[in-house]
Amino acid sequence: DLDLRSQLKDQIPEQQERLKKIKSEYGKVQLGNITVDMVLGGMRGITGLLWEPSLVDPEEGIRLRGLTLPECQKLLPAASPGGEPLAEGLLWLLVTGKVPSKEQAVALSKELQSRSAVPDHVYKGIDSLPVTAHPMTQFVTGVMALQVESEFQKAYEQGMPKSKLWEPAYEDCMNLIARVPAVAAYVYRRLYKDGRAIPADKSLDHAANFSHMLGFDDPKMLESVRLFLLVHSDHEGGNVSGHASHVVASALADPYRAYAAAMNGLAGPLHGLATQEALLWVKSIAKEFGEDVTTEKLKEVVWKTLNSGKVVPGFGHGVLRKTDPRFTCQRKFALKHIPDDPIFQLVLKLQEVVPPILTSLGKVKNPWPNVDILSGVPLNHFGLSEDRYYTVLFGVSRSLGVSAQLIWDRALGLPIERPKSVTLDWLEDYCKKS
Ligand code: FAM
Repeated sequence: DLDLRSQLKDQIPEQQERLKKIKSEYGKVQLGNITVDMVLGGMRGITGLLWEPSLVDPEEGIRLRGLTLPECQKLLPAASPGGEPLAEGLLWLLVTGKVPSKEQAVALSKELQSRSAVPDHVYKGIDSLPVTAHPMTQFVTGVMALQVESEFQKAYEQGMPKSKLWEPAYEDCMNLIARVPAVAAYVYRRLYKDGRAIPADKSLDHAANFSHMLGFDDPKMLESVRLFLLVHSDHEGGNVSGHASHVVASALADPYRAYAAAMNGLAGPLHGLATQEALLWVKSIAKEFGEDVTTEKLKEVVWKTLNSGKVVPGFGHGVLRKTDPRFTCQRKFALKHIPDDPIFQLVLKLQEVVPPILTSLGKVKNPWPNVDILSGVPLNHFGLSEDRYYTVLFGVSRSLGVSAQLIWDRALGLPIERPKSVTLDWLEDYCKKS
């Protein structure tokens, strides 16, 4: 069967049964204790939410519906033999947990194309902003302008029962995924190419068409964008963008509002903006010290960054305690396609220099590279050199993961999220008594 929606429809009853069974049989099972450190430390270490599309093991890293990134690259259908997976095949996997056939991925590509028309008021909304507004501000403005067409909001207002809300959620999520590349490309062309927009090419897959609308048609750039969409698509539910979309949607706000919340979280320097910060930082080092900068010099630069009170972008992680497999997967790609790129060479040196320095601080729990230190390097090599745009690329990729879970939130009827907060007074009193 080539229709994602009907595959999903078939899965929902059994997953609803599964959730009911887990609740009735294991509802009272303890998943660890909550300490004051967790309340004051960004809930680090609290197991507190359900998220199906991916799971991050601190040692091993991400698995997308149980598959490691190399397994995704091996098993998911690709545009060309041995090439990077199609974003449509990845989306099918994230939503259903099943590896799709090439035919199913192509059918989903057609479905997304049929949903991809962007109403003109969206571009007018973006045009109302100064061109100097940050690309993420322009992108999220476009997303909120898309919200005008929410099927979910309409269905809710018309009194649709909660048990059926997954259907308009699916409509909004698929329309959103289909439209964000054109909105993102519009922002890029407005900012950097005098607003000369490039129309979609319906012969291309989702990622390739996105690259085309940005203005890049080199086959290796298409592959770089496909890889970028894969490695940034999802990283379980507790990171700021996944968590923001999940909690906002839990109030039955529609998928556009949830995704806009996610994007505003993604724009934070400690989260998705690190993809911009890392590329800026590495290119500034290359510019100031030349591409064959010595290790000694690099150490000085890292210390200078730290001593100025800034974090080293592209290193560290809230959950991972090993090198991010999203970094390793991109490193393999760069070795294959752009081995002599000077920025790539510089990142390889930083991979040696930074971890020992972060470890020497004594407070960094994970000194290893994460997804962001390398993710912009291939795209930059093929001409997308505007660092401040990178988080928008990250946001287009993350639309896949947050949408997959959002549909399941409604299909499983997950409730509004409402963890308890406390005051410092309360903490002092409580701890004195215990
Ligand atoms: N450079 C400098 N200091 C760092 C650091 C880094 N790369 N990573 C952690 N630390 C510090 C951290 O700031 C904290 O110091 P303070 O107690 O003085 O505030 C200390 O080490 C303990 O932090 P942690 O427990 O090791 O990490 P957290 O869970 O608090 O934070 C990150 C995780 C990702 C926010 C942190 O590693 C960081 O700021 N990294 C640099 C920014 C970055 O690359 N973010 C992108 C992460 C990526 F996965 C993504 O979301 N796209």
